[in-house]
Amino acid sequence: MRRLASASLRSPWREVHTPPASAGASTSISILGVQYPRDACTNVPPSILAKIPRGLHRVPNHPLNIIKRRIEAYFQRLNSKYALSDSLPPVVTTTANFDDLLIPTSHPSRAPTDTYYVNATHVLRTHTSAHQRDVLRLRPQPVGHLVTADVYRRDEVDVSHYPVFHQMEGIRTFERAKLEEEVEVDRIPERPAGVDITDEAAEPGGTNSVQNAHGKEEAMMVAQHMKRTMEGMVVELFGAGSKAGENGEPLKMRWIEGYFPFTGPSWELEVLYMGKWLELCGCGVIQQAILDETGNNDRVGWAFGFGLERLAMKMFDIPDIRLFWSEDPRFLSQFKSGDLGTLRFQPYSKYPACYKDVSFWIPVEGYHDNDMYELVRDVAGDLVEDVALIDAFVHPKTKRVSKCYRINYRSMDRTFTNDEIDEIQEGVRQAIVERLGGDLR
Ligand code: FA5
Ligand code: MG
Repeated sequence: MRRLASASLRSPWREVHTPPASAGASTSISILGVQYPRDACTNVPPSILAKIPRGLHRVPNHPLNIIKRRIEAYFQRLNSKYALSDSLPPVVTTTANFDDLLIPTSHPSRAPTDTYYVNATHVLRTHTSAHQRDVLRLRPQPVGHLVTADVYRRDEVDVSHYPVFHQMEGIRTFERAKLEEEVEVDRIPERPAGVDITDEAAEPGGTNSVQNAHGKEEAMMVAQHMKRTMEGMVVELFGAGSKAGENGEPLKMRWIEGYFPFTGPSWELEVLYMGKWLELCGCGVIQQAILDETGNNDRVGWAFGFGLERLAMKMFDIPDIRLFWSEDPRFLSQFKSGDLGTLRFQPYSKYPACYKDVSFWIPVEGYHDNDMYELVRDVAGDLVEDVALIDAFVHPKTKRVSKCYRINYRSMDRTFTNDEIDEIQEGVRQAIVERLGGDLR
């Protein structure tokens, strides 16, 4: 297994420094020592800029680092020729993040309500798939790649969603003419007894068809290899015994149909966690156009994108995604090696929750719920456990829209006073008026 030579991709992380708390009037935005001109599209708030240098997946003994190394070791055992990378800078072009992946110009993921724009031409990568073309262009082309990175999205606020999270992209390609032999090369473990896996979307067709460029048998062979590889990885992380599932039940996974412009057919893999299906990844057979345009027209392959926090939450019983950002030694010290097979996070606090509702008339144009979620994370930080839209109505005469959100405050490492929360809530209310143009009720 070899590391990507840093020169073959963009410059590695060099300088790490915290951006200024307020970059309001500045004409440029500084990210990891590189200056990018600001323009009308710039929408990265200071709270996000401050997280960029953390690189949690590279911090020794951090649960995300443990998972990353565990998965890399698993793939190394399957096939020693996977290339690894975990230090690609987070600013990518809109071309790399969207166009190169055949994402249509009208796709919602491009909207500034969903994506952090550094400026009109650059974004904070919203997924590790933004590096697919970079790695597929490498020569000689390795059999596969694992690319781990921090990714950024304006998204909901709750225990399993955070605006910065980590993904691992896996890619495996095969020589088309020798596919039958090549899918047998990797030493994929047998599916252990007792693991409960359902695959209702196994048969491609309808909205999840085989690409025109592929024969059905060929596509199925690639998909089978991908699913067996990924199931093996999940079993490797969570174990197969009765303790791996819930309440003494075996581990439960299911494949459901997925949709991604850059794969076809596509699937998502879910695992049962705390009584609910938790989405772990998206994956599929790589669009042949992407392989052709990167000089791999004699190859076929698959790709996946796993959310590392989701894997770590299930593996270590971590109940809240904010904990990954904690600098409290009571969190980090729990992951100092030991027997990872049985290591479970021991919650050190169950501090009380405190709900606060806020209602306002939203501006007539250009408002998105994600604007509110981001504002709350920005003003109140990690004291917020989740934000829920609990009511919305249209005024019968004025047609103005009113929305009511419930903010659930709960600290992970201390108790807070009512006054403290009142003050933060006041800050949120003020920001609704000043930043969102909302009209408080
Ligand atoms: C993608 O990002 C695709 N790039 C995955 C892919 C790669 C498909 C290669 C095909 C081929 P999606 O948006 O579903 O897909 O995100 C992938 C995973 O990231 C999710 O399954 C979930 O585990 C994790 N994830 C998504 N949003 C968040 C969030 N806000 N917080 C934490 N984890 C998240
Ligand atoms: Mg998804």
